[in-house]
Amino acid sequence: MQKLPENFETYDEARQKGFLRLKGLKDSGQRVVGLFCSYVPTELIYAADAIPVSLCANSEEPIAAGETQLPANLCPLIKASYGFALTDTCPYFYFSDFVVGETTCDGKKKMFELLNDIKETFVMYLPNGREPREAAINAWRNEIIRFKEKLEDFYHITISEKKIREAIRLKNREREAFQDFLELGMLMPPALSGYELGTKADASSFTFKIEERISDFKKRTEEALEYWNKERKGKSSDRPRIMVTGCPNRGVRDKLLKTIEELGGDIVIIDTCGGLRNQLQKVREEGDVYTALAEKYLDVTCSVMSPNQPRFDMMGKFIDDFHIDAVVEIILQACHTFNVESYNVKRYVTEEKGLPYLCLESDYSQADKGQFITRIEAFLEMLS
Ligand code: BJ8
Repeated sequence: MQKLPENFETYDEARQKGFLRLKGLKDSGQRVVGLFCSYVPTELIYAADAIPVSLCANSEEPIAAGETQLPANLCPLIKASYGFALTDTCPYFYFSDFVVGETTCDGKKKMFELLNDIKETFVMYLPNGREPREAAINAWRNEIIRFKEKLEDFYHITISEKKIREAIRLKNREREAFQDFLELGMLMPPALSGYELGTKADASSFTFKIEERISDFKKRTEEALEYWNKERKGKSSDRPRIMVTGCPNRGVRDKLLKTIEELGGDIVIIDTCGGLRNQLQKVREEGDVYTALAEKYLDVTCSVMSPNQPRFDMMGKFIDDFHIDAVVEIILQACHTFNVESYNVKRYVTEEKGLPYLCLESDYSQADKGQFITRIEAFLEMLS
């Protein structure tokens, strides 16, 4: 496994530091909007001079509290997020002026009904699919405008198209810097570990100013390239290059992703919500801003979309561009959409791309770590 940099921050450390920074910002009057999913057009939040904070939880701790009102056989991400809200133990939820959710998976959208009793939760009605294209774009564009109006009503402001366009340009610049960082995984042999790639990508949400995030990504990309040119370029490696796909994996990163790398695999791309999946497509900078946002955000390749061909097209591109040797799919327990889709992912990876595929279904507990070590060891052995 590639060495972590000396100043490496774990996700939990970055989250902790973010608390204090956010408190400081709140004390100075900063507007804050809590959100869960990649479908939210955050450009509108920035155009309202607010900052978006992610409320998707990755900790086992609040799950017991979540289960007092939610079924036990529900996705751990939903139970943990709701458990935090219920026990008022997540500063990001506490500091959110209101929450925005969308009708993604059934568990999330039904949880939002309960969440609304704790803090105002505005729900955007996301189409279930992208076809027929024009109808889907129009429906999503209307919801995007409704969200803009919600922000205007809530904060008693007017959001101009000029501000939205500025936010679109700024977010596109961030996407470019983010993309350059994540594409470090294309280097052979890799410049840094998948553990670092994933941690840094997820933890970047705790740096609240976009300009700071851009310079942070650029700095780490430059450092990693310099290191690679000096120490790694031209060296061969017999470690298999792995693509991880599936559900958001923050809550199982140490248990599964770290284990894969410790046992001899190199994770070079993480195809999840926090990864390259959402950075490739930029928002069109010309024309109607709402249509441009609708086009970008309807194309998020989450399994809640049916059918979901763009996810397969993107996986194919990643497999080719990153010279992938095998694919590991991570499913959070009781996530029906990713779980059902995994059948087709397996078929695609094994039959169309001719690569080995491993599916790991887990939750946030440590109880199953032993059995995963055995399965990952056997999988990596088969690749050698
Ligand atoms: S846009 S991936 S963040 S829904 S894992 S809660 S799908 S039952 S996290 Fe997700 Fe938004 Fe999609 Fe991304 Fe439901 Fe599945 Fe749980 Fe999920």
